[in-house]
Amino acid sequence: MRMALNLAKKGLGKTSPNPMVGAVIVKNKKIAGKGFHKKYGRPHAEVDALGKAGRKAYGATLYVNLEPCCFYGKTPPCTEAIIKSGIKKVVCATYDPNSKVRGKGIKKLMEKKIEVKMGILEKEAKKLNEVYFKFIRHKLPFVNLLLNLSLDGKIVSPRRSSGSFEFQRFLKKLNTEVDGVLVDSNEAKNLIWFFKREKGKPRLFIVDKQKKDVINLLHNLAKDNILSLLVRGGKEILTPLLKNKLVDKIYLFFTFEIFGKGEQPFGELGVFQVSDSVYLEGIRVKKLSDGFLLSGYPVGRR
Ligand code: AOF
Ligand code: ZN
Repeated sequence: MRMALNLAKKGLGKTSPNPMVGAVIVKNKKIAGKGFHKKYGRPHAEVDALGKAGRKAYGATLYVNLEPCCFYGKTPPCTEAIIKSGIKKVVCATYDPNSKVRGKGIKKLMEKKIEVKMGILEKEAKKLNEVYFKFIRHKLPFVNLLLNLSLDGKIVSPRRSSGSFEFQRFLKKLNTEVDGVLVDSNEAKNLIWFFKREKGKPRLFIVDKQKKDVINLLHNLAKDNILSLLVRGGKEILTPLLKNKLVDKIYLFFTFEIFGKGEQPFGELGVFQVSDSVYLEGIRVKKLSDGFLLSGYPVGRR
């Protein structure tokens, strides 16, 4: 299953609006075939792996990090391909939250007397597809904030050309992993060149600084099939997102500088005592040569 999860990751940034899925076929303790979902519209992981395994799939076990689909979308149902191949056992990490699947894929397999085992590395599998799970459950994009801050928490101007090389590199990497980037008009000026070069992936959305109805904005982006969003900008856009609990993940890139005077990233968040503050969970910290990167998932403390 760990191998299936690692295969799935190869689709990062290319499968949306589909999830990342990997599959491994094992027969007589040997790998008979491996596959993953490479791109939206292309074959699913199971079908890819079955193609590699060929006749060896007969009587084998299939490991996959998501419940096999059972409907005709861009591609035919994986359950049919699995049943046809003679696979004897299917091991899944987690169910597919998509209402067209959700348990029905498993049922189809069991009806054909295929043994099914669920919940292997489930936590890891849900984390891998956290964007897909959030989108299906809440009809909202998974929102990432990325801030470049001084040690004393002031915004490092995006226009600054010196330093922060690693920050720029990290920003570019994140840009290739999300469906959309939301920026304020200030930030947009610095990004146009990048988005022209990348030819429409991710899509760039420029938000009016006065825009207050962020919930409506995010719902509209979700309707437009934006499953994951990277937000860059100042407090006018960051504050309402955080205050309305619409942020899923925060990346803070701290430089080793103290600015004193400067622009704060967040405004009034309604924090009157320590217990009101936004608290980050699942913290990861990475030291780089010109700063350190901290990421975490915001939760309310109450
Ligand atoms: C799987 N294996 O590798 C993926 C699955 O339009 P389609 O045919 O690509 O179907 C998309 C749906 O299939 C998607 O919404 C999700 O429910 C499921 N994704 N399922 O068995 C895969 N990518
Ligand atoms: Zn499928």
